[in-house]
Amino acid sequence: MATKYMVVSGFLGSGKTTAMIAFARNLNARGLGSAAILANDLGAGNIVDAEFTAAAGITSLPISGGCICYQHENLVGKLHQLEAAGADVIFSDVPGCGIGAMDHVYLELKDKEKDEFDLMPFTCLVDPERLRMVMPEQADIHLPEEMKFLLDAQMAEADIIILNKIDTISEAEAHAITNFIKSIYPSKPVMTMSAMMGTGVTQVVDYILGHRSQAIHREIGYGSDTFIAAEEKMSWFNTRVWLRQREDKNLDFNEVIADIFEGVRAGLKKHDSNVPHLKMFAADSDEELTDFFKASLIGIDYDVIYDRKLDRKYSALSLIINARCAADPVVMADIVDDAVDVVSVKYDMKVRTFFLETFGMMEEGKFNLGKASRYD
Ligand SMILES: Nc1nc2c(ncn2[C@@H]2O[C@H](COP(=O)(O)OP(=O)(O)OP(=O)(O)O)[C@@H](O)[C@H]2O)c(=O)[nH]1
Ligand SMILES: [Mg+2]
Repeated sequence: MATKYMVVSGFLGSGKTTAMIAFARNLNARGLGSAAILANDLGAGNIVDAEFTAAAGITSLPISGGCICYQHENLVGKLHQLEAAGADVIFSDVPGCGIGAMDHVYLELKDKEKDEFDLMPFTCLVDPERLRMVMPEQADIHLPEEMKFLLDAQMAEADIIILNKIDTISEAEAHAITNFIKSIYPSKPVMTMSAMMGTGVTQVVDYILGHRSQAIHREIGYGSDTFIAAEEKMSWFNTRVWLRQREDKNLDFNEVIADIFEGVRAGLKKHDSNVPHLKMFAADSDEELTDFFKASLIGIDYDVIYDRKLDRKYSALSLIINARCAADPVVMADIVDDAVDVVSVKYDMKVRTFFLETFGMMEEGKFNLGKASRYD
């Protein structure tokens, strides 16, 4: 039987990683298959989502250094690796702008791999808070106007739209949002769910296992000027810093990391910038993971969401910080540097940066891969 494969799209922080973990756990627990996750990211390494997915105990692999849209052979290779590890249902997400995978992944798999993969419905997650930007109220949630294009294109591309995070809204609000989506996309199924609380997950899993993608090209303005304008507003920042207490004592790193979050929030406000998703991860040990930290901030106006805090105190910690920003990449790097400097003084810590990458989505240097450019 062909391996089932599904792409989950959606805006930054809409809950793709949380949902894939929830789907995988749900279908494994009900004996409906053996699920695995391919965690995709544009960064080269030190990816919070990949670490968090592995920490969640799900069979997973990272696929980094670019979108799955542009690495067909590598994608197929990784899918086969997961199959070899026993998976028969595989989920993967689309990073960055979150569009383009219908053509670049589904249609390519259909064309080049024939019936090797059973394509489940191409699924777009929407976050009620972000959707307020494009709903009739046209709320200002401190994100660039250009990003409205992405919210719409993500829904336009999908086979099914899922309103996630319904635990954060009333039933009446969920109803109003669902009606709004249906008014724009009358032919698409719309479902509701809370990936975090588990509400509606079983219904979604039953739907995706029972249906196949139409796998057809839909015109969504990929590559258009509006698309480029949205991408130009986004930048990526990934770092791994080693924080070591100078004296002989253990620290509550939950407090240290909370201070870094607040420092970054203050810096972004000062620069009139925002971060659609800032996430941090740290774990006690690679081999025997018993204690780990993961938290997310999905914008300067929201509280930090703690998926998990550390149970124990430590003398030193390797912290992964990933930011998907609506900020100049250089400014973002300075903001994080400043926030880390402040905690290093406050908690008397030595700080070493062992990994750092920062790039604008459309920056020339990002695509050059060590090559030079010149005018002809
Ligand atoms: N309240 C609530 N929070 C959720 C839900 N689903 C996800 N979240 C939280 O929203 C934040 C972002 O979730 P992720 O799953 O990391 O989102 P994502 O789409 O994978 O983010 P990127 O990969 O950065 O684009 C995390 O803190 C999650 O815990 C939900 O159903 N309800
Ligand atoms: Mg994610």
